[in-house]
Amino acid sequence: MDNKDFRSFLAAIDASGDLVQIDDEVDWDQELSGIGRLSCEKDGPAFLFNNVRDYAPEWRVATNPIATWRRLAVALNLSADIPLRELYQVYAEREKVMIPPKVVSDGPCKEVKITGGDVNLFDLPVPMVHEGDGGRYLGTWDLVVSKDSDSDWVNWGMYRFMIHNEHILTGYPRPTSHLGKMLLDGYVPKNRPMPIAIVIGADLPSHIAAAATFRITGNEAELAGGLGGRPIDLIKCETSDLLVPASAEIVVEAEVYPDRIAQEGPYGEYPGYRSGEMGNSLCARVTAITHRRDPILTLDTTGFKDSSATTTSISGAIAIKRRLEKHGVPVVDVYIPPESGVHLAVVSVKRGGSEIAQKVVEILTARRALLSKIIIVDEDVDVFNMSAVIHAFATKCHPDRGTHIHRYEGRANALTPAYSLDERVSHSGATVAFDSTWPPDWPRETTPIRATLDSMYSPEIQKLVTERYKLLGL
Ligand SMILES: Cc1cc2nc3c(=O)[nH]c(=O)nc-3n(C[C@H](O)[C@H](O)[C@H](O)COP(=O)(O)O)c2cc1C
Ligand SMILES: [Mn+2]
Repeated sequence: MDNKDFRSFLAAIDASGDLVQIDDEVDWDQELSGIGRLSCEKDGPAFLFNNVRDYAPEWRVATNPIATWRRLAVALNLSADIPLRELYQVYAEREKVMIPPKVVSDGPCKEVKITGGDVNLFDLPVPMVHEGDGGRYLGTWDLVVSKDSDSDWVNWGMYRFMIHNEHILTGYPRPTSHLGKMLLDGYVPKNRPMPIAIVIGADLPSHIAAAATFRITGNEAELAGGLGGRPIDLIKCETSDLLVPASAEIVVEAEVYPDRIAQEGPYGEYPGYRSGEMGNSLCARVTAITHRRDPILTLDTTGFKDSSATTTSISGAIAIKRRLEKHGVPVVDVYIPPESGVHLAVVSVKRGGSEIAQKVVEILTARRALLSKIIIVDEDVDVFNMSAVIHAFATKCHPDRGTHIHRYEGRANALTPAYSLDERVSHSGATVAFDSTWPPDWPRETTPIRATLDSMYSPEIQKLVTERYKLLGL
């Protein structure tokens, strides 16, 4: 497989045993998303629903493309069984390679074109994802293209959009997101509508790039090229000059009003909770929909261990490592466990102690603060092995000296479930670092020794024991 489109990815996860197709009729109203939800919680497969209630058979729906490391690996053209540490290494290497996209004049996403008054968002099998959501959500696994009003900067981000009526969407790109910034700093002051394109079912590297932590003014299409090892084919929209991945299943072209807002949410979200009420948000008028003849609509059944548990976590952890290195922290590895809803990072360091813990929490909360907990461990603790991490945290973190709390105003994550309504509204919050390293000034002789095979036994005994263990067939 060569990552060329969403269907080659489906074929690849089918081959690796990570896709289940369902031909029985399922309901777009919570049933298909409920199946996807359960699968996330059980580390189960992705689903392709071939028969959606109320919709013609050419419309299909796929859930949670990459909610497991196995599927993320396949999306990057790697073996589904690759060890997690290696997956992180490959991702970090490829992320440094930018491959510019190619502009093409024809592509599958143009097979059917619907414009103007013919547009009706309810013609798409857009699911009601969870009970209690504010509406039916389109683009929970999307790629939203926008262009800066004053420069050539084009952004791709993954942001949720809710159907307001037949031709209006409301959306929740955070004000701090790149799309939010383009809108608030560029189009709103000039009172100009902002063209966007909500792309659904493009090749996987494109969506991974859209969800990734990436520098402002960076071009995610080039990042997608690097991640997938091939240039992305782009094609012009019908109603704007924006370019979209030509292989996409569905493209919804729209214009964000500079002078109108509408109600959006609530929505069951990536921390694993629905928090908050319906609120004011951006409002976009759909100008065209183009799609493949037999389109597949994708969605992330957002919640505990959804697709952000892999995508946002891996790119976030690698970004954290780079930032700590830049500030002179002797960092070895960083891991964000999927179970943490992108709220906890584990950082291993060559030399720990209070000073380093304080520095780490200050660096990681200086700008946007999405994490609320950081566990810092010595380098002999494998950050990818949660049983080793919990052991270090439970035994080495001093309940008083080891806890470093950093409070901030105006930049806390409004989706952090632990925060009160007041804290969420004012974006005030805190992040705590749990220093689970030995104090650097403790003499070797009095520092406790871990009672594990790799720490408490000589290399000779370790070898002997491992061989014997193997001989026993264990
Ligand atoms: C499934 C999924 C849904 C997401 N939904 C949103 C969203 O609705 N709003 C938002 O601000 N970020 C959302 N994110 C996170 C952004 O995609 C992520 O922060 C990305 O880096 C944004 O791109 P940008 O830095 O170019 O703004 C989502 C991520 C995933 C994986
Ligand atoms: Mn961006």
